[in-house]
Parts: sequence; structure tokens; C-alpha cells
Amino acid sequence: MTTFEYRKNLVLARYEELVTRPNIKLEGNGIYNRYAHPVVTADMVPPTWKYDFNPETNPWFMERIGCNATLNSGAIKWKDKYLLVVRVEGMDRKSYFAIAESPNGIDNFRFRERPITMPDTDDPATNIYDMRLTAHEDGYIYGLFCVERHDDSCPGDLSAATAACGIARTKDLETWERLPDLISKSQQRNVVLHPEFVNGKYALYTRPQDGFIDTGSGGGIGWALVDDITHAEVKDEIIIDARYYHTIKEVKNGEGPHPIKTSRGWLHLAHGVRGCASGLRYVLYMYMTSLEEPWKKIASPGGYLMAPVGEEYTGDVMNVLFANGWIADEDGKVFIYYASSDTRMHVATSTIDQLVDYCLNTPQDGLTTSASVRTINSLIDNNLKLNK
Ligand code: M1P
Repeated sequence: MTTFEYRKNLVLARYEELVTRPNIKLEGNGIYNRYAHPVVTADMVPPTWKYDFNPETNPWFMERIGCNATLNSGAIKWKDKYLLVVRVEGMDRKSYFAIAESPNGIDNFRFRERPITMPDTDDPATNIYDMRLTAHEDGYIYGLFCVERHDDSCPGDLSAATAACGIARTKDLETWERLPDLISKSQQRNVVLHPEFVNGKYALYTRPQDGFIDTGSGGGIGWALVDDITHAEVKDEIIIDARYYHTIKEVKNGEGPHPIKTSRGWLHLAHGVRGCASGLRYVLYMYMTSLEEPWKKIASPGGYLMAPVGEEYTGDVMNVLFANGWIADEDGKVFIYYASSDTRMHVATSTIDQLVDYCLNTPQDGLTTSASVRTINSLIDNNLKLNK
């Protein structure tokens, strides 16, 4: 057997084993369950995207185009399948989108034949990433994502960049129509389209930021109404979920996927960021807003819903959980898709009832040590009464 044949067989066998590996549910905390294996990793990118299969031009069966990571994925249920629009990052640091689909949402994710070819605008971006998918009541599926360009106002600084929100839409998840980028006075990342019209307008969750990394005066997750999605512009923006000193969202926060509608209100998943000696720590948290007025917060459970555990701590950007996709099934089951350390995709499952209970009955952050201890003592008091 030639080296080419031997290596080709090995690579294909390893790939097949990975994409068909059954996942195992782990017992959780009563709120959600994690799973034993990541659902999408860089090793699950199809070998045809990485290898030249011609023995004449690739006798060593050498990898030609490497993949660095599969992370921050939008999610949607489509024709009975669970679809992730994965942010795939090449070894050249460029991200692109590619759809991986699974029959059950927890394993057997397989990429489609090719990545998505996203049309450019007249001002092509250097990098695009972190798509939020919204099946809007106007009949389109929208993908909102970050578009990054060099900040040409700082010609000598190769790290100076700007972040804006790119907008594309599709009806078949195959071909995408690119719309103009969102116009906004500030830079924007983590912008999400609400699935319903509000007062006859498109509604956006925004994340105003002064710089590419620093949110600066941007106070948290914002809300803006837009008249025309084909020329979207943020005119008036209010902050609906503010950052706060000495909390999990002291430095930054950002909306995750679009909120899920429940009979008790809109369920939101977001990420919060705080600084510590080892750098930034990204965790996932939840809040709820009013059904009639989705910009008004009605529940804010204290602390985080999920933080990195085990292998989730390590990767390209350590100590990060990030989620921009979840799927709610008709039976109330919820699949939370989250990336760990900007490296791989995982799933956690819960239900709408559990997440609503979590939001409505988890004590709020009292913002001081004394308040936290009072809250714990009140729980202990109630529990002691039960045992009498
Ligand atoms: O590296 C962690 C995350 O950092 C950014 O998120 P935010 O804008 O909230 O800081 C994004 O680049 C995101 O892709 C990344 O996962």
C-alpha cells in the first residue's frame, strides 16, 4: 500500500468515527444537562476541505488547508433536522460559515458538502463571524453576524479594527442575499434580530461599543427599532440589560441567540464578561423580558447559568463560554449550543419549563456580600422549617 493510500484510509476512518460517535447525556444541576462529547470540532470538518485527494499532486496525503476551530454557531430547526451555522476558523485566522446538520441535535453532526459562500458588500470585510439566525415573521431567515475590517483611521496600527453588523437573508439556507451592513453611530457586535415585528418595525438587540474590543461607554445589551431591514439603521437605542460593577457582566455582555417566546415572557440567553488575573472570563447567563414589551426586563436570575468546566476551560481563548444558537422543539425541549474557549461546539439540553422556573425563581444578584448571605440564610430558614 502506498503512503497516500494508507494515510487517506486512516484520515477517512478517523473522520467517520468522529462524526458518528454517539453522545452521552451527563446528569446536571436540575436546570440543564451537559453531554460527554463536543458536537462539532475542527476534526469534523470534511477531509475534502483539507486534503488534495489526487495521488499525483499529493503523494504524502498531506493536509493542505488546515482548520483551527469550530465555534460560535447560530442554530435553527430546518426540515426536521438540527442545523448549526458554524463559525469555522481556518489556520489562516479567517472565519467562514458552514452548515453542520444532525438528525437529533446531540450527535451525528455532519457538514454539508461546501461552506456557505456569503456575498460581500461594496466594502468587503476582512473577517466575518458569529451568526445569529432568526426565522422572522416576514418569511425570511436572517443571519446577522460581525463584520470586521481594518480601521483605516489608524494606518500605522495593524491591530486596529472596526466591528459592524452584517445582515444576510435566505429562504432555503442554501443561497444568501446580502443586505447593507447595519448603520450605527457606534461599533456593534452581537447584534440579534427579534423574530417578530414590534410596533410594525424590525427590532434589534444591539451591543454598542466604543472600540473593537472595549465596550467603553456602551452600557450593555441595547434595543433599537428599525424601519427598513434592507437599509437598517440604529437611530434610537436604549440599554435593556446593563453591565454592573462586581457582577459576571462587569466588563461586557452581549445577547446570545434571539429570545424564545414562552407563555410567561421572552427567555433570553446572553454572555457576560468579567476581568480577572488570568484575563477575561466569559460565562452564559439568562434573563426574561415581557411578552408585550420585549425590551422590559421581568426576571434576572443572579450569577451565571453556565461557566467553563473541565476541557471547556482550555483552547484558543481560555476561560470562555459563548452561545449564539439554541433550538426550542415543539415539545418544549431546548438545545443550547455553546462554544468553549473559542475552540469547539457543545450542546446542553433543558426544557422551556425548567428555564422559565430557573429565571423566575433564582434569586437576583443582591450586588453585595451582605445581600448574598441574607439570600442564603432565607433559603436555610425555609429548609429548616420543613424539617421541624
Ligand atoms: O473571545 C471571546 C469572544 O470575544 C468576542 O465577544 P465580545 O464581543 O462579547 O467580547 C467575540 O469575538 C467572540 O467571537 C469571541 O468568542
